[in-house]
Amino acid sequence: MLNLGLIGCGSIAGTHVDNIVNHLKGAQVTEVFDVVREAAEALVSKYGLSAKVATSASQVIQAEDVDAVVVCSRNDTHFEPIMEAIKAHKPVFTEKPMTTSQKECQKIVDAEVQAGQRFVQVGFMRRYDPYYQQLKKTIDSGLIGAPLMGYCRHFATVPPTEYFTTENLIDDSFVHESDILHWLFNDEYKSVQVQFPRQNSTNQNEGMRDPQIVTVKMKQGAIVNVYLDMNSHYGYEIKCQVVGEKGIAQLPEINNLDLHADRKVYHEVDYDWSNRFTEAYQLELQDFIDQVAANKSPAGPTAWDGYIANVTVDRAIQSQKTEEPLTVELPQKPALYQK
Ligand code: ISE
Repeated sequence: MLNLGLIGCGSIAGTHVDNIVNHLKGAQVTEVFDVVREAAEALVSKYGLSAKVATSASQVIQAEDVDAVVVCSRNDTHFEPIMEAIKAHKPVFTEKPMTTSQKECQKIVDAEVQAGQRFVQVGFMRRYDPYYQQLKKTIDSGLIGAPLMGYCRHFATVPPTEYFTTENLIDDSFVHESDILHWLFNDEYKSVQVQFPRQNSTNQNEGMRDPQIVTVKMKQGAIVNVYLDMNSHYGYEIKCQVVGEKGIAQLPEINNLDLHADRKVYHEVDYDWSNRFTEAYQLELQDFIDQVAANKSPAGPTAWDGYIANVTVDRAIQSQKTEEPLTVELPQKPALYQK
């Protein structure tokens, strides 16, 4: 049984704990911490955990009854616990983004390279989604030929939070596409550009410009347009279409039932990501548990993947200022992360 220490007890932590308790095998939560103690106590109570409520993240990480750490705290508080877990030689699953700073990502990569071991898995759960897995397999099979261009839709019914900012469309939402696209296209990014089309007059978030279009250019020439809209009103929709030399592969248009009722034929659209990626959240954490139990290291999205996403996100946020394309430059991939 893998003993997990949880840092951050908000909504995504609830998703992971629910999965650990009710859907996954081989792990239990033994220590939890949140800066708001009541949030930690509420999580323990809601899921009937026998976990201890710690008084600090360090106490969780250093605890003898913690074999691995799960970081679900606010995005800009991931760095310290990740680094401490690595220093303690404890594997760590961190929610995306790995951190909100390129420099911090570099330090995490450097720490793993120095240790000569991977400890970090980043919560880019779309790689575990069965539909994205099929899309990747189809592209890799050569059925559609070399990928030439793509279109993605990342729409939210309403902004994820009432304080969601112009930058958050990139560092909290587009960050998923910044991970999945180089994985799907088997390529590296050449440049990224953010443009603001006509803005949505129904947007209530003053600090948030919405919608946004991100244009990603790959080194082998493919171009992908990512439409970000946090005020779709009709629902949460994730699309990904890849056009190749010989055909098109794309996520299915419909992932909910076809309904024939009230003299209509229709399908419902998800309200948010929790339903659309239910299986992906379970598969990513089960993989972390299984790999750590068997090999002491995770095999999912690595700290280097987290670094690529962060560099790309940083350049996209810089492009928001001018709407000009900016190059994405990465150092040589360390040997630790070669496939
Ligand atoms: C949220 O944090 C997630 O990770 C969801 O998967 C994403 O679709 C949403 O845009 C983010 O705000």
